[in-house]
Amino acid sequence: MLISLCFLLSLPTFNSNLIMSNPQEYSASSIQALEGLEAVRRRPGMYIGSTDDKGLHHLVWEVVDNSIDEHLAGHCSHIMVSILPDNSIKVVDNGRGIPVDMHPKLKKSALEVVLTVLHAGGKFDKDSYKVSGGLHGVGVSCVNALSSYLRAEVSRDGKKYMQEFERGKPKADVLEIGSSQDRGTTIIFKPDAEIFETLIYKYETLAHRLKELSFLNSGLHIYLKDEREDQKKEELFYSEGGLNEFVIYLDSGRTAITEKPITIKGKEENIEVEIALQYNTGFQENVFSFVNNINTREGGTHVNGFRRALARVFKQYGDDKGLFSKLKVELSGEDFREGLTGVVSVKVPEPQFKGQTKGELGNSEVVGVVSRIAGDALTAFLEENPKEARRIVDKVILAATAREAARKARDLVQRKNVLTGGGLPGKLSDCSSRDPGESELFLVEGDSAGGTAKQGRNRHFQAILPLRGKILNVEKALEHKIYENEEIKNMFTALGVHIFEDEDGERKLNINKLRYHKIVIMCDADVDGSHITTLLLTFFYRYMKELVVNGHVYIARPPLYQVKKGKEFKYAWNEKERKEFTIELGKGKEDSVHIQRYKGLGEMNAEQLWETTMDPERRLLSKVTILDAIAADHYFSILMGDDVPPRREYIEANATYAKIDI
Ligand code: 0RA
Repeated sequence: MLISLCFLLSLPTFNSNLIMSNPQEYSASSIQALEGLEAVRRRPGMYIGSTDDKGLHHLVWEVVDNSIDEHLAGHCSHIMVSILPDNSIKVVDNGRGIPVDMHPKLKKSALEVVLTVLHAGGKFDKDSYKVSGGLHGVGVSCVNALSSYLRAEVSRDGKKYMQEFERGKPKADVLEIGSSQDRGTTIIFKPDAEIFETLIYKYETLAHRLKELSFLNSGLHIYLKDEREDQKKEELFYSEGGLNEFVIYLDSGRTAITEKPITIKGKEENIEVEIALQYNTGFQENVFSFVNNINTREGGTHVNGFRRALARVFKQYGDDKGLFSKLKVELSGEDFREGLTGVVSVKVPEPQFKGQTKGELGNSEVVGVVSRIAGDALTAFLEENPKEARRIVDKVILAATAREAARKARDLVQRKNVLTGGGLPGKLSDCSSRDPGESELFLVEGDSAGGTAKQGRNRHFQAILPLRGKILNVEKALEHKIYENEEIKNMFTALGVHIFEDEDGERKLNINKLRYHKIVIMCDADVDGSHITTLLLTFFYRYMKELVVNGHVYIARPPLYQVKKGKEFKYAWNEKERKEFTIELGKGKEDSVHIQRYKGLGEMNAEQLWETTMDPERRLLSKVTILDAIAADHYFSILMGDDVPPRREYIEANATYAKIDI
């Protein structure tokens, strides 16, 4: 505990006399603490990113990260996260328990310091790998500052203690409330309605991350319990096999070409490396990476080290065995990663994060460490498993050949376009505006709905591209086939974008040429419609990820019902609205109301389609955001299976419903 108090004392002193009108009641450290927490309340976004749904869930990660740190330090085996009936959160762990001893000078307990001083996590020795203090790392004091109520219970040294807070301020000193043979910390907090735009926790969001944490921390039991009325549920996330099981989970729905994942483990220069990888019969690379349990979405030096080892070792092996002699193209790094699913997890004592969203590891010393450890392990694997080695090398050769074919197909499509003056597809009904910022492209299922949309649209800023039937399943198709597909070619040309290879041979999209900043998928509200939506999302996710990441992709939400009485009518988007409007229009006589159920876009005329689904003033659009690449990847593989319901559920759970007003 000493360390944290030293840290506290070395905090910069504030020179303002903000906040306290009655300062004599407070010690200098209290003022400092409260000013710190007041700053968090004034600008929550600076500390937890945002005050929306994401920020709300961030509070849970802050607390759980501390419990995980206890696990990493070897002191905690069980963590239980509960959503309480009023959307408060309770996190219980059996770690050491936050220390409660009094500091003689500061006259407050360590518990109060941890909960009221920014960054005073209490564990500042850099030999231990911490989750808290990493990418999240603003500490439990932020959670306290942003909660209308927080209660901490600590069991330690045979006793049980408790302290309560309101908006970060202690209600009283820490209190001994009994004896206890257990050890551990319980934090209960209620997010502050003055701060957050939403207070409703999503079970699935919590479940995804906790599951991920269980894979990353094998042997740790993580429970999730929903105690809210009508949605009571409980799950245990526990993984014995760790990353191995993670890779198998990510690849469920795909066919592996090796018997079991290749696992790599090692430690050098105080950097721990753990990797699991497996090749499947597909063509996509799905490598997820973590630093101290935190997902590094933008990769970084650990991923680079892994990629380097992969290319070096397989190239060497193929050359030694003369397997590449017939290959007419030069191998590129990408060729070694087709159909590769992997998880790279490193533990680094002092991680440096960079990149736009701080999701990229910057520590340069990590490249060599990972490359050496992975290289040695892969070399050994190839020596010991010649059959599987051969299968992987064959796949690399196929990848290089396919890449060349894809490049030719792409060039052909693009060159043809140049020759014909970059003509737009014949099926496109373009808008008259040339300002991408205001322009919208509707991708419409079927020619007939396309025709209705064309009549109903505002032709100044809305363009229509009808798509015939089912588009190609890009998960299963070879890349060059994709560029030859008519519907897909039309999308590229209509959108004005193409794929090119940058200096590293990585594929990129020239998004600066995008002709419409809103791309709206408009399909029937039935099973086929949701299948087509899914295929399109898969296509965007795989080949135009930049469009999704930059928030250009939307799903149109046509209404499900028209409720009508005489000349009066209303549209209903769900059952609740249908019932409400039936009562409202029927004025007690519900059977006097006519209800039309829309099964497809085709059942609406042009005017109705405009009013309900296309008019920016009245429509409902869902923005497609890939909040969690891991979940998305996993579901995109499930989605390609034959059972339709999970697909629909997925799309609906992952698209943020928002009424967009322009
Ligand atoms: C400060 C110091 C120590 C542990 C913790 C804080 C701690 C914080 C949280 C938050 C949730 N669960 C937690 N568990 C522990 C080190 C304790 C020691 O050295 O005994």
